[in-house]
This record gives sequence, C-alpha cells and structure tokens, in this order.
Amino acid sequence: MMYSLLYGFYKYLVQKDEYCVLILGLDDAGKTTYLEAAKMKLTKNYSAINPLKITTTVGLNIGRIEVNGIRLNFWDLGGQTELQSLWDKYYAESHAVIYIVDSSDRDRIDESKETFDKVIASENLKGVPLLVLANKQDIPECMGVREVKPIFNKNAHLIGKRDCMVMPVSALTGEGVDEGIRWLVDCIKRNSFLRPPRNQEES
Ligand SMILES: Nc1nc2c(ncn2[C@@H]2O[C@H](COP(=O)(O)OP(=O)(O)OP(=O)(O)O)[C@@H](O)[C@H]2O)c(=O)[nH]1
Ligand SMILES: [Mg+2]
Repeated sequence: MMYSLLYGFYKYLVQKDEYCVLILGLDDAGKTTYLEAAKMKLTKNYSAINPLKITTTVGLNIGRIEVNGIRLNFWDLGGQTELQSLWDKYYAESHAVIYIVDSSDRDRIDESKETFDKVIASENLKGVPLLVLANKQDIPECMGVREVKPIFNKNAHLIGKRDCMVMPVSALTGEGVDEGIRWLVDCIKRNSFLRPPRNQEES
C-alpha cells in the first residue's frame, strides 16, 4: 500500500506526456540543421555540433526536447526523393509535422509545395497540426514569409480544420526557432484529445 502510493507519486513526478513531431521537407531544406538549433535552444548544457558539418540524412535522426512540462520526440527524416517513400510509415504515430522550406531556392519552391500537398493529403495525418517554416531567412535574396505563406496556404481543402502556420526561421542562426516550437506545443496540447500522448494510456 505504502509502496504503491510512493510509486504513484514518483511516477507523477517523473512521467511526462510524450509527443512525436515529424520534420519533413525536401533534401537540403535544412531539417537536420533545424533540429540541432532546436536542441541547442531548448536543452540546458547542450553541446552543439558545428552546423556546417551536418551531412545529408539517410535514415532517421532523433532528437528529444522537454518544453512546458512535455516531452517532444523529433523525427528528422531524409528528404531526398528516394527517401520520401519512407515518410508515411511515421504518420500514424506522429502528433505534429514541421515542414521545412528552403526560402532561398526559388527553383524548387513548387516541388516543395507539391511534396507538402502529398504529405498533408494522407489520411494518417488527419487533424495533425502543421508548422511550415520558411527557412534560411538569413540569406539576403530569399523569399520572405509574405511570399511563402500564400503558396503554402493555397490548398485550404487539404489543410482542413487543423492548425496550420507559416513562420520565418533561420536554422543556421537559430532565429525564430523558439517561437515556432512554442506555437506547436500549444497546438499539440489542444489537439491531444484527438492524438493523445504516449504515456497517458500507460498510467
Ligand atoms: N544560410 C543558411 N543555410 C542553411 C540554413 N539551414 C540549413 N542550411 C544549410 O543547408 C544545407 C542543408 O542542410 P541540412 O540540415 O543538411 O538539410 P536537410 O533538410 O536535413 O537535408 P536532407 O537530410 O538531405 O533531407 C546545409 O549546407 C546547411 O548548412 C539556414 O537557415 N541558413
Ligand atoms: Mg538531414
């Protein structure tokens, strides 16, 4: 009796609701650089790796952050065309999607939008909050959020009722990283009746 009481209290203290966030986007968009920036901004004593040493992702890159009393597990997937077919394996288990756009690459903006549409058309992501990040804002000639936003808001029927936001960011300088994650955390919590966290079922 005493044991179970103490154990219950212990669990209450250490257990955190856990959510999974997918990081998607074309190759070279800056997904892995973004994940590093997020870990650096939101993890105490995190020893960052040199962002310029990051190479293209083949497979899966995992990062964990604790913010506002919840735990976020980030899944950063490779964006190359051959690897995109692996993305949908993760949809059913994810609680949010961060879609990274290279705002400095006008040649591939349409390709990026088409890929985004394919992602959000999936039944397995129904109702999941979407954060579109117009990345590489530190590059002088890049498209601003005013230019990127209307492109990604075009297919309202695919976005439906879920939360969707387009925000400017620079994964390299870290500018805008906190704001995006804070917005996403609020959405994830609000949406948790639809997509409950992992630990809730166990307790
Ligand atoms: N100037 C600038 N460069 C960036 C930014 N974010 C990423 N990059 C650069 O863009 C390139 C690709 O970055 P990655 O983080 O490897 O891109 P990725 O989306 O993970 O690519 P894949 O793993 O192939 O899907 C690297 O040379 C980064 O340094 C940014 O905010 N500003
Ligand atoms: Mg990568």
